[in-house]
Amino acid sequence: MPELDTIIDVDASPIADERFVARCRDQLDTDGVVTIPGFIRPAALNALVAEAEAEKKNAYFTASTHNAYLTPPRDDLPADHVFNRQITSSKGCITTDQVPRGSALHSIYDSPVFQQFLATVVGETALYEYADPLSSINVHFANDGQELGWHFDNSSFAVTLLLQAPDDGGQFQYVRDVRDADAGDLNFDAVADVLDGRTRPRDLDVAPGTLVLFRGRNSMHRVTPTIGRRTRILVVLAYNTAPGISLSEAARMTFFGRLG
Ligand SMILES: O=C(O)CCC(=O)C(=O)O
Ligand SMILES: [Fe+2]
Repeated sequence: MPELDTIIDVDASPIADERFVARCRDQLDTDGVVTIPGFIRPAALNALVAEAEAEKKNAYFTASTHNAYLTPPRDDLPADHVFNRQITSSKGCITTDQVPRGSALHSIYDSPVFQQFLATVVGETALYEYADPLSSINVHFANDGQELGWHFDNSSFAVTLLLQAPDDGGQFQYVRDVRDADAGDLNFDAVADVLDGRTRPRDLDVAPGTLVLFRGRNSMHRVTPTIGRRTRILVVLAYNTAPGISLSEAARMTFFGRLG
């Protein structure tokens, strides 16, 4: 596997430097999101795009509907209640086991230095890969017209790496602190305000090669439809805060169309 410092621009983003790490942690605490532009060196980025393009034919493409909370509907609430409102998402996905063995994505994901950086920034002592062979590294493809609808994440933080931006569209938008998941506060009114366009979301400025750390559990977010022929390609690096955890079978069937 390629050396980490040929992939990550450690001069611009010194992920082992205490002051850099502290700055990222402070920014995540204050803003709920950290973007690190130019994280991936240009040559490594080009190689990752070519690799993803080659693997795209094996992606599992689905269109599905879900509520903003990514939960099954509740039949004690009316079908048109905001909790039950169905939102469309459509994209393609390749899984960890489909990422070529020599890929820089494995080098990044598996790197103890990178994992320690993330753990410190998100306030954990250590991070662990998924126990199932599919869920740790996912590459998402959004073709013309495909989008990720409004939702909250189940996980407390997400790590993404944009490989290729579309010609137009494919904008990541978010609204901070719409609910308080730990307090059990679903905040239906605020969610309806976002879904109905009464709350204006913020646009996150993300160029290819940017690493994004995002707290999506209480912040509602979406990716607008891709416009044009160039596919939006985005890597999700997913970790657990304890070892031995698999993604649920229901989620694996929805996202990947198989269990292993
Ligand atoms: O595609 C993105 O930039 C965000 C992905 C996301 O929100 C998710 O996978 O839950
Ligand atoms: Fe998300």
